[in-house]
Amino acid sequence: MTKDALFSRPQKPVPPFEFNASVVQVFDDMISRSVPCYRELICRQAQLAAHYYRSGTRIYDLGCSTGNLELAIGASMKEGDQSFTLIGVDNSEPMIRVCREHMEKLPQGAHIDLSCSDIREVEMSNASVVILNLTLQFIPPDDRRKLLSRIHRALVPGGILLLTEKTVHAHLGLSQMQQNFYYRLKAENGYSEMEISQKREALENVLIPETVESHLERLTRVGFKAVDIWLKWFNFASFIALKDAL
Ligand code: GEK
Repeated sequence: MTKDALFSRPQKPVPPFEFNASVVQVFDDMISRSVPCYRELICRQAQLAAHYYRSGTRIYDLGCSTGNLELAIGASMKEGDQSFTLIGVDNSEPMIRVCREHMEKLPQGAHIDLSCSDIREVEMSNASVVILNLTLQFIPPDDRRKLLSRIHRALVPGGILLLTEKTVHAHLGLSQMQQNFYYRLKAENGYSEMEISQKREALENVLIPETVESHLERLTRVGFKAVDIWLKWFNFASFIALKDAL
């Protein structure tokens, strides 16, 4: 795994963050040092996907990056479901290229269809599981409701959405405390003060977090009948949303 040192030299001005070839090269190191509980998120969401997957349907992973969830889903599927169908979508060409290479590690029989497209434009249907792991936060806020509504429509009865996001607290004091604990974690994971502050600047207006309450309200508004937060770490939250009441 190549070490992420992208922000270790001073940059003036710091350019907006994008998922280009340099980021993709260090992505796995970057995400595991920048997202709290990343391995737990991957492992548990893969298990949830395997639990709710119905044979004959599809799993969609929107913003699949290098395919860590795909590999974990492959490992979590029961014997009889090894021929599951998964559609991974990412609009970064270099991400999809690396993801394609990683998919060779999956057991034979899995149908993995990778698409380099914008998740706002991709057709979805017959889904038992849709995953947005740290991706909705990169979609312009005005487009989020429509995307979630399309996901809800694409789900079969009994289907689920798994959503993980960086969030912001409406209370200024709690918001600052959460940010500080988050930057503390990044420092513990080896990032310098300059790396932390330059990355923060690069993500300004690129990663736009919302409150947990806004997420819950919108998921309910687009039609999800039951929503739970199954994991919360300061300013990160993982939701499971059920299409139906049962
Ligand atoms: C993981 N889920 O490792 N359309 C398609 N892809 C997009 C779009 C878009 N409009 N906007 C951003 N992306 C992954 C981690 S990373 C999160 C997800 C992070 C893609 C982008 O190219 C990147 O690969 C991914 O969303 C976000 O489980 O880096 O913080």
